[in-house]
Amino acid sequence: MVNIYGQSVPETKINIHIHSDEEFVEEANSDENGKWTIAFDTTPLEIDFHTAKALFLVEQDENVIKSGFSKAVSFHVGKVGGEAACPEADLNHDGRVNLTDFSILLFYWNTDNECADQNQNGNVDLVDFSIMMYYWTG
Ligand SMILES: [Ca+2]
Ligand SMILES: [Ca+2]
Repeated sequence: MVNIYGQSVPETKINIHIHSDEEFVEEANSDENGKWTIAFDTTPLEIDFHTAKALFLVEQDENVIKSGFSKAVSFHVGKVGGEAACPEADLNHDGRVNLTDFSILLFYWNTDNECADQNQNGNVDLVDFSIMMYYWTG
């Protein structure tokens, strides 16, 4: 299983399209802060980086307004229930996610460093970077 999550307008319905050899569509609802998350069964997917994009549906009276696909949705692919060594991309545990953490991530790029490997797939790469962007505080 992987967790995929992102941010959208608050309290709305999200359709998440996961691209692989075939397309999977999952539904989620965003909370009052606009955050949404789904747990997606990756059994049919190869172990790889898969793209996912989300669109949101706003129901207004009888009408359903669909957003276009977000081009830059923040999402995170990781193991459900995995114990992250450095949760939420704070690699030096100072309560902030900023350039210091980014430089640590770069230092461990393409390694299996447990701390920098945010989605715990055994490699530090672009996915981990996108997770860091998700938690970026500056
Ligand atoms: Ca930090
Ligand atoms: Ca990784």
